[in-house]
Amino acid sequence: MITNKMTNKELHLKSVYLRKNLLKYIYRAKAGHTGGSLSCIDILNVLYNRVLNIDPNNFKDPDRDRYIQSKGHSVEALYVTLADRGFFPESDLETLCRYQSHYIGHPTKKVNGVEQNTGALGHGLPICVGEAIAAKIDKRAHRVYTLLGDGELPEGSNWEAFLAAAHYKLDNLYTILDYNKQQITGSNAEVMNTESIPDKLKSFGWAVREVDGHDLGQLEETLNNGYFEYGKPNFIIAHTIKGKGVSFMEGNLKWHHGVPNPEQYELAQSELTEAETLI
Ligand SMILES: Cc1ncc(C[n+]2csc(CCOP(=O)(O)OP(=O)(O)O)c2C)c(N)n1
Repeated sequence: MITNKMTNKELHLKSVYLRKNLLKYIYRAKAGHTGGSLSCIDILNVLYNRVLNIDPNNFKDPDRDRYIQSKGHSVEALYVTLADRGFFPESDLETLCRYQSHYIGHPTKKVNGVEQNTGALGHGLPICVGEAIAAKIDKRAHRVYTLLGDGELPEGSNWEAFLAAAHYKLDNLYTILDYNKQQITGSNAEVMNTESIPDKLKSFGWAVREVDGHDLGQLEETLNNGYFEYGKPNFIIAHTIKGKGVSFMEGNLKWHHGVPNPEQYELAQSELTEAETLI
């Protein structure tokens, strides 16, 4: 847990600010995974401003908490959050997706604050299992967090990792599922049915909680209160909405990696400005 001087109101305003920012850089870069970034930004806001014990000026501290974003395609959400926390100057994002920039369309360790290269779905969690085992062996108290997409969930490597995490009793491992129920070409139900996720994870030996993935208070309480059950890895199903915060993007598959045109961009920004006034 980190102590952050931000008030709850400021934390809520931060979510809107981060949404505006990620849209700004996707618009400028003319590329990005818009819907999935908007669906997970509240989770990242809470992680980086209320949960993770990390220092932008000492990122290699061996006792830092680890966060590996397995759904690497939502890198714009990660970049604007890292920039806001001071891992690099926000102006670096002007180069997003430009030739020879480190700020490419998936996370890379060349960027300060990024633990692991991700983007090929199904790799973040297995790496986190290794990180969590290493922490146990070294008797270190830090925690290991990862964020999975629900379209990523069917990757076979995840299910090997679920087995291994329970086998090694990794109660220092927190897997958050960005459960927006949509993938690229359709809903989970259409593309690959993964129900019932709680039953499956519990049967694999995990402790499972469900939260509203846009409720900052619920996220903070769930992620900050220690392991759910002694000796069991922690699985958090965060119910979210793809494209959350922009009316015409919410739940619309077209925005999986859609880039707004100038009119859509202005409309999106004005909706978010309106949302700010209601906080
Ligand atoms: C191994 C692999 N296969 C395919 C892809 C292409 N791909 C990128 S995002 C995506 C869909 C992911 O869906 P989901 O996890 O639900 O993403 P979200 O809705 O949270 O953005 C796919 C298939 C990939 N990145 N890696």
